[in-house]
Amino acid sequence: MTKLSIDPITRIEGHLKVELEVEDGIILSARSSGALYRGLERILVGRYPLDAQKITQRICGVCPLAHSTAASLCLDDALGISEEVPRNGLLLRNLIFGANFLHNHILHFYHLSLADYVDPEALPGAGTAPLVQLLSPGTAAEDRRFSEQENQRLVENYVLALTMRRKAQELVALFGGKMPHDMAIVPGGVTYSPDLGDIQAFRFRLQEIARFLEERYIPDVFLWLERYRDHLELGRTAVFASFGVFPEDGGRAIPAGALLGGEVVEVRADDVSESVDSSWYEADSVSPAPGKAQGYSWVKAPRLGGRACEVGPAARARVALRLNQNGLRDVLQAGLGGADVAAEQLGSVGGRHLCRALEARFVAQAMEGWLSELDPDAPVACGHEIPAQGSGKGLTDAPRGALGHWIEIEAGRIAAYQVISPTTWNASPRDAGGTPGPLEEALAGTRVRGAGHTEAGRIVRSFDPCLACAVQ
Ligand code: NFE
Repeated sequence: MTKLSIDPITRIEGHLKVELEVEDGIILSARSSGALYRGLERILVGRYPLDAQKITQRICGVCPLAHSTAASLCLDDALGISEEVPRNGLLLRNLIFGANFLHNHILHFYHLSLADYVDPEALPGAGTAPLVQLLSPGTAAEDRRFSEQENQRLVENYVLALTMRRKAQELVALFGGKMPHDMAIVPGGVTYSPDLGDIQAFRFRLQEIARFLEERYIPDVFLWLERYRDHLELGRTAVFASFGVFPEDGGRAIPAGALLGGEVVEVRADDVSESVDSSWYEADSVSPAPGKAQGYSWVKAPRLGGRACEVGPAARARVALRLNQNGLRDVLQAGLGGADVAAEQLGSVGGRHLCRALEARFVAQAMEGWLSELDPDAPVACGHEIPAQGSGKGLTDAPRGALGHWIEIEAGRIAAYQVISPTTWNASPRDAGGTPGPLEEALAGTRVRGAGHTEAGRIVRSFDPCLACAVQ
């Protein structure tokens, strides 16, 4: 048996180490380890409750909108105003957050994942050996399957995707004030009143991005899947959860639910627990314990009803396909039919990339609808008062999966604040019962070439991990 440690995993956000035990070309077991302690939950204690919306966004520069959304939902709940947020406010929150989804999905396929498949020598600036090394350390050259022409097309789109990401960030800045770390999504609604000129500027950019999705991103993912069809069997998982995202008509445009066995069940916040048996924390689950003997990660191990759940686009797709709700389900059914992929194949490297691309199509379409419903004359926020005592929770899905914020308020100040991010679920270590996290499960049992860098890198990156978010 050989042991392989990949540290750090490149082309992800944050600091992740993966350790593998490989025997006869099969990964016997895997351990994923978040390598950097943050302490943001502790920084919040004693502060004014509304600071949570500002400070939690600093957890991450890639999905700050996820944290401003979750913190605002959490504070809406604690302040008792969840039902009072005006429709214009909900639409603007969805539009700002939706732009961040588009940015993240384009970023993930082109700039974080593609170097695992295209010839890195063809990538821009690749005349320098260190850059090639950085993009694809250890990646097996023998598993590149694109023709020269396809390689060129993908690299051309890689460059164009940079422009599309900028346009998506501009969408956030138009309604959110700036990017990263928006100023608009706040408890009670948003701080921005829509202006007709901004709406036009938003629509123009959104249509450009939607065109890129239809003409480049989605066809590129379909091409990739054609060449790497076996990736529908790579990095498999079987248990999924979604908190749902984008409030709409009393429900969520992308629905909540968990697929723990055969049926979708309701996700209840009370069923979420966090184990720190393999994490470097004391039993209070907050105080850091870097020398803890059985610990191997700064990431904690959230579980839903005791189960380790994959979260993210594939999980949302699995749930949406089971629920009788138009929208994402219809977009997925059409897309999966075109690619001849079954729902049961989605918890895989191939499925995760495919679901991200189809979800981007759905989000762009939904944003067009929300934009046309904006009323420049209607209110965007409701008033509120900070209670002396209270508690609240804010659950939403983020681009990478289920995100929860919880707050306790005492004497008008934050007494406790807890964040469980998507990558906390996906990159979690073993729990008290020894059950591995989804990423560890996806790696175990994989047949690898050579030492295992190629397959491990592809599997890990398919989850789009963000370790900055995973450890607070
Ligand atoms: Ni730092 Fe995030 C998303 C959140 S992932 S990127 O999407 O929340 O754990």
